[in-house]
Amino acid sequence: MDVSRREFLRYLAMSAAMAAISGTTGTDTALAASAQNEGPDTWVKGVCRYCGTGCGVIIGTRNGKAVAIKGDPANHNAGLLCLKGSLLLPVLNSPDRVTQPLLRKTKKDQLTPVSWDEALDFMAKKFRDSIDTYGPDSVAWYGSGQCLTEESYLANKIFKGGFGTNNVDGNPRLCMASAVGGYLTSFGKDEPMGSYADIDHATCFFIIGSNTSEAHPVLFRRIARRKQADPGVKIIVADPRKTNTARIADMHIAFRPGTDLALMNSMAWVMIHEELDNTRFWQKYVSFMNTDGQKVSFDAYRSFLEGYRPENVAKICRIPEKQIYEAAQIFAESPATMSLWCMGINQRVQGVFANNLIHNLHLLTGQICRPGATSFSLTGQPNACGGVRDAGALSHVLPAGRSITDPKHRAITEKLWNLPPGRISPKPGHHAVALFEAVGRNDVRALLICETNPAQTLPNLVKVQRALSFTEAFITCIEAFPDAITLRYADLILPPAFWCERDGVYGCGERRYALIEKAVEPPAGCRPTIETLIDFAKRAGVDPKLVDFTSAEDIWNEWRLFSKDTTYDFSGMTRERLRKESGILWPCPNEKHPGTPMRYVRGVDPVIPEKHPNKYFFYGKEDGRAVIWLRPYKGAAEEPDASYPFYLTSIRVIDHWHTATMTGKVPELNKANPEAFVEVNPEDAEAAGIKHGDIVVVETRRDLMKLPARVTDTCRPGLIAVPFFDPTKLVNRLFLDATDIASREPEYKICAARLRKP
Ligand SMILES: Nc1nc2c(c(=O)[nH]1)N[C@H]1C(S)=C(S)[C@@H](COP(=O)(O)OP(=O)(O)OC[C@H]3O[C@@H](n4cnc5c(=O)[nH]c(N)nc54)[C@H](O)[C@@H]3O)O[C@H]1N2
Ligand SMILES: Nc1nc2c(c(=O)[nH]1)N[C@H]1C(S)=C(S)[C@@H](COP(=O)(O)OP(=O)(O)OC[C@H]3O[C@@H](n4cnc5c(=O)[nH]c(N)nc54)[C@H](O)[C@@H]3O)O[C@H]1N2
Ligand code: SF4
Ligand SMILES: [Mo]
Repeated sequence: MDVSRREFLRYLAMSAAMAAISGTTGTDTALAASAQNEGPDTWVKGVCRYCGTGCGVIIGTRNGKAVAIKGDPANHNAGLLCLKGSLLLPVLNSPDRVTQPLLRKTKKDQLTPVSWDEALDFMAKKFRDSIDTYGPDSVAWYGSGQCLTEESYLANKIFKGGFGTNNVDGNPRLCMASAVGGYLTSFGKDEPMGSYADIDHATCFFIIGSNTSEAHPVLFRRIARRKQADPGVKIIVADPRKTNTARIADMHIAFRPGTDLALMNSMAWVMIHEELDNTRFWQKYVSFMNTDGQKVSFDAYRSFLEGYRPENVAKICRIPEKQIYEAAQIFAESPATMSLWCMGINQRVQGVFANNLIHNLHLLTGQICRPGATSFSLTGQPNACGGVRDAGALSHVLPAGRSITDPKHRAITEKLWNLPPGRISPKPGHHAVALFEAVGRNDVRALLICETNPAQTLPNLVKVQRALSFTEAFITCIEAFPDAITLRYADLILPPAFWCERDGVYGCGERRYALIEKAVEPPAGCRPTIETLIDFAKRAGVDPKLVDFTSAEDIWNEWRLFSKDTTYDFSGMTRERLRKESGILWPCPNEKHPGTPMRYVRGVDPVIPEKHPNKYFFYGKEDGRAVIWLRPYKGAAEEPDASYPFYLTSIRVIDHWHTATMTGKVPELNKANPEAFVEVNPEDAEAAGIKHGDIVVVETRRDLMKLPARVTDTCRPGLIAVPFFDPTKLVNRLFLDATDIASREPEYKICAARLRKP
């Protein structure tokens, strides 16, 4: 293929960007680092502790201590790790851990060390008394997409089946809930149909609201390699910020925050008007629905899109009209288009709608269910998919895609869990934001928080901090590191075994389940969380038969068999197989099954009968058709105005993991971004007389904060951005807690702010 000079220059820039940005290391680097120590004598397989990419790792130990880490060449990451992953050992080996239970019996007391026995007895009595006096809905679990599958599954069973409350929620509500809502409404089943292998076949990447280069570095590297290998591959990045991801793009659409719903409807308008849609595909496999869930005709869809003509939408989005035409054309005409998105889409009051609109583009053009053609939601946390979405550890669902409000689903779950009929409450529990409101009102009186740090990461922290400071609720945190802000509000702190100090499964963003084997012993005093949960449940009066497990493997086997005869079926993934293989993609209905790279395709997806008449079958929907939704653009919950003229968004940086309790301990990671900052566009900086490094005041309707200004062209003019990792700058005090009405995911990505010199 002829490579023009312009493209050639772009390659050079891209290679430099890749090296500088993605910071991925191969096996050799990690090994070289370890060779300075004594070499390992044992290698144990696992999964990286951090992001939803779910890179396979191999951990080398010697004399019971982890001394080396490298990427697993047999897993999807082909031996690569990013810097965070390759610097996990300093976190694992850090002496800075919680190592004994700490209890305060009343809110006036100080936390003091107690034995595990005393801690668990006291906690169990608090939960039991609360349930006996105020009913089961006075207790709750607030979990995490970083817990092991066995932990999330067990906690879900104890709270929903044992205590009889659906107050089971967690940080995936802040993260993936809108993606779940999108897959469910568009396809009837949660989780992506494709897999990471699609990256190697895609000829167009439509990356919207994802800074893949910093948040999913190893996947970004795979995308960049794909582009380097084939100059015909096009990358379109739609993001109000010129991120490092956008810097390798062929086209960067820097729309005004929140207007991407208008953009995508407008792209659909172009596709239809330029006859770029795939009529044969949509006539057979798609139905059209309005927002009331009524089926409508294609013509109704077409006239709905008349409201999104490019000349008008260009003004709404404040982008060149030409970009809309070009993006639609490339998306539709490319042999295989893969969309990738993350929090820029999900963390919005229109999050589910925005997800639907991405799926629409794929369904309209037939860019779906072929190698490289897929609509792929990037997952944030390492086990949000496997542990929380699939195992149903959210307040409105049950394991394997079943629903709390469906009597049949409750009955099946009760049968599988050997519960008396009617044991599972028909009432959905509190979602994350509502849960902490209930804590503030003392409606929830005993709360168990595990592997998440909500006092830094919930939105509208002013309100959350008030709730946690004045509540009468007994708050227990299972937390590995003493610097987590949430511990300031804890009445009981329990020390867990961390990462590869216990065994269990992580399910990453591509439906891949992989085992983390135990590599080292936890520090004295720290216990695997499943032991803690089982022990606590028994003491709190839960029927011991419900928690009759002696190992994580026992729990895995129960859940594995539970999945049989559902569309999640992974009953073929025995522990034995997981020990040998580096992850398997479900469905995987028997021990010989290799796993499923693409769902909804006859002959590939084992859920579809062999003799099914159609090539594609969207079995999540009764009529087998996926849905194109008529979803209007409405704007953010809080748009800028004369008093608060800026858009404020919140972002991640490559070197830190969320609240930095782990990455903050690694000097190599911490030094790039030791503290929070605010990104300001040079135009805006000049207008306000702000220079790079100046301390400025960022103010919203909720709070104000002083931060050093980082003057760069990353944000479009009128937009400012802050990261949320810095525990000394709780920027979530600035953000509002408006949520999507369907997913209840908060709008962390947009609010109104003003910026000034102090
Ligand atoms: N280094 C690192 N990696 C991580 C994490 C981490 O903490 N650190 N966390 C993991 C987790 S849990 C998650 S959820 C993911 C998040 O991964 P990402 O979603 O990729 O990361 P963010 O930086 O939160 O936000 C992505 C982009 O959304 C854009 N955005 C802002 N407003 C809008 C809008 O209106 N529309 C659109 N389309 N985009 C908008 C922002 O400009 C930003 O570039 O990262 C995972 N990976
Ligand atoms: N402003 C803003 N806020 C956001 C977001 C945003 O984009 N903008 N994103 C939201 C999203 S997508 C997410 S996922 C959340 C993440 O928010 P959190 O989950 O609250 O943040 P983490 O720092 O990942 O918290 C994990 C906690 O678990 C502890 N830990 C580590 N290992 C273990 C272990 O083995 N066992 C136990 N028990 N504890 C352990 C860590 O020390 C840490 O305190 O933040 C949300 N908040
Ligand atoms: S890309 Fe994510 S999973 Fe892979 S090594 Fe980096 S942090 Fe870990
Ligand atoms: Mo997340």
